[in-house]
Amino acid sequence: LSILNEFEQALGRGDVWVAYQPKLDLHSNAITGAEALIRWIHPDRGFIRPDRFVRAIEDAGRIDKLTLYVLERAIADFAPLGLSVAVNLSMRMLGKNKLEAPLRDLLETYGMPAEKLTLEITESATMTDDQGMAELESLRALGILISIDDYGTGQSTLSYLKRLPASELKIDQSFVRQVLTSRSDAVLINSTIKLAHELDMRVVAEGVEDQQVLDALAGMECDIIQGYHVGRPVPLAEFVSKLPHKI
Ligand code: G
Ligand code: G
Ligand code: MN
Ligand code: NA
Repeated sequence: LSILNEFEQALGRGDVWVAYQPKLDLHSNAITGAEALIRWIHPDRGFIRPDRFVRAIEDAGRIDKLTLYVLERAIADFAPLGLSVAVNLSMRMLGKNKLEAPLRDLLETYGMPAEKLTLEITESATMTDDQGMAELESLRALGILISIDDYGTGQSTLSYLKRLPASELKIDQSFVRQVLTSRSDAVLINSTIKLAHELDMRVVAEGVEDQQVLDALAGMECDIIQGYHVGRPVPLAEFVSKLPHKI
C-alpha cells in the first residue's frame, strides 16, 4: 500500500488529527493562539513522524489534500475560541492558485476573521518566484497573516524580507535554544528582533524550553514565544482545558 493510499485511509478512519501547540504573547502574558501540527498514529506502526510523511505526500503530489484538511480543522476548532491559529504551508502549495478560494470559503463558513489565521512558510528559493509571490500577496490582501518559519536557517536574504508580504518572523529553535550560552546567537536574535520591529513585523521565538530563555527573550522585546515551556502540541480538548477562562 502506498503511503498516499494509507494516508487517505487514515484520514477516513480518524487516525490523522491535528495537535495544537500554544503561543504565549509576552506583551499580554496570555495564550493568544496556537500552531496546528498534523499527527498520524498508525494502527500498526504507531506514531509516524510528520516531517517524513508530509514530505512523502508532497512527493506524491497530494499536499493540497493534507493542507486543506489541516486548514479546515484549525479554522473550525479556533473560530469559536476567538483565538489565532497558525498553519504550516508547504511551498508546493504556492503558485497554483489553490488556496485563495477555499480559504475565503472556510473563513466565512466558520466565521473566523482573516487576521486570526497565520500561514507559516519556510524560507526557500521557490518562495520568491513571481506566481508564489502574487499568491502570497492575494492572501495577505484577504487579511491573512504570513509568517516566515524556521527563520535564520533557510535562504533568507534581505531581499526576501523586503519582497515578502510577511508580518511575522519565527526564529528557529536552533538559535533560541542557545540564547543564554552563545553570545553570537544572542546577538543574532537581538538584532533580528530589532530588524523585524523596524519592518513592522512581529517576532515569535520557537523552542523555548525554560523560564530563563523566556526571560532573556522578553528582555529583547520578543513578541510571542512557543515551546515546551509554554506547552507541547496537544489535542484540542487538552489545549482548551489549559486556557485560564475555561478553568
Ligand atoms: O511537531 P512536529 O514534529 O510536528 O513537526 C515536524 C515538522 O512537520 C515541522 O517542520 C512542521 O512544520 C511540519 N508539519 C507539521 N504539520 C504540518 C502541516 O500540517 N503541514 C505541513 N506542510 N507541515 C507540517
Ligand atoms: O518546523 P516547524 O517550526 O513548523 O515545527 C516545529 C517543530 O518543533 C515541531 O516538531 C514541534 O513539535 C517542535 N517543537 C515545538 N516546541 C519545541 C520545544 O520547545 N523543543 C523542541 N525540542 N521541539 C519543539
Ligand atoms: Mn511551523
Ligand atoms: Na519552525
